[in-house]
Amino acid sequence: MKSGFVALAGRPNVGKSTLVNALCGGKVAITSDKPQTTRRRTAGVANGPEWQLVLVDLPGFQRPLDPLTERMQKTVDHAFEDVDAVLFVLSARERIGGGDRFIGRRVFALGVPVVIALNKVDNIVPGHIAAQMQVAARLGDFHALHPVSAKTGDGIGELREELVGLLAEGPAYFEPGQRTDLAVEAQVAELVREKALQLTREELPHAISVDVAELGEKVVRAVVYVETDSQKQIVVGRRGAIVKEMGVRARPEIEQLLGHPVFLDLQVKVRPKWRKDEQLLGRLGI
Ligand SMILES: Nc1nc2c(ncn2[C@@H]2O[C@H](COP(=O)(O)OP(=O)(O)OP(=O)(O)O)[C@@H](O)[C@H]2O)c(=O)[nH]1
Ligand SMILES: [Mg+2]
Repeated sequence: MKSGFVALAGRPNVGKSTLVNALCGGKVAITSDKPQTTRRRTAGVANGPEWQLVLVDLPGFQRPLDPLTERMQKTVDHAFEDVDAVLFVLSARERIGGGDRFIGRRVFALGVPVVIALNKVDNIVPGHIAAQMQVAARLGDFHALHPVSAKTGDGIGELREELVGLLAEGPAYFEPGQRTDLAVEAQVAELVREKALQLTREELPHAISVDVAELGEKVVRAVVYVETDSQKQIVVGRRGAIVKEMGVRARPEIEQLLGHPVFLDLQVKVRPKWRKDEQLLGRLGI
């Protein structure tokens, strides 16, 4: 048996969580087109006949602005202390620049193999992909560089094989059926937050957090926290239209996760400055 932990490094929004899902062959992490979607460390598991690859999804590297982002960055810093390899994710659609080089300096100093994934190569002309690969190759002494699309699945099989090739002899850390290390409550909260991210814009996504208050046989109760009354009005929507749509989108996925139908009760509550509330952040696993 071979096994090991591979942590994902990269700027916000480059597609780390989408890539974890693609490599695991199922949804373990929520994704969105807003930066800073991932707030907590989440392990996704990929199993093969004689191997287990644990992918550690993480928030993107960022400059901390408040206790929330400070805790997120601390999570990132600690996560690299004990991994067998790093998957350094870049976006082929953006200029590879200072932010990526900053992250590169950190990950190439760890002393473990670094595999670079140049993501989002779908719908990009081959010449541009080649040029981006050349820039990516100058970031550091990488073990391998793979152009991939987490969205279409292009190159994902090859990338998985590359990572599996880096595994050393070791035990299975997770049961065969277990896809993630997140508790079910946390997975439910994340699914609701994903829908909230889809339905909000600008600064609002960062002001939202979700806490599951009850996870019963028939009823799931979740609280969507925002920081101000005006944010609450937007998230609730006209006659509750937005929060209702959140429920419509989240419920099927929650039912699939739990394996049975549920009534989903979503409440929107104001909790001023929750991003600075260390106790709540701890409860949210951040
Ligand atoms: N076109 C294209 N879009 C992608 C690809 N991979 C991810 N995306 C999109 O990029 C956006 C960000 O994806 P995420 O997986 O949430 O990115 P992330 O790096 O985990 O972001 P944070 O958690 O915020 O750091 C989403 O809108 C994805 O659908 C890809 O291969 N091609
Ligand atoms: Mg993410």
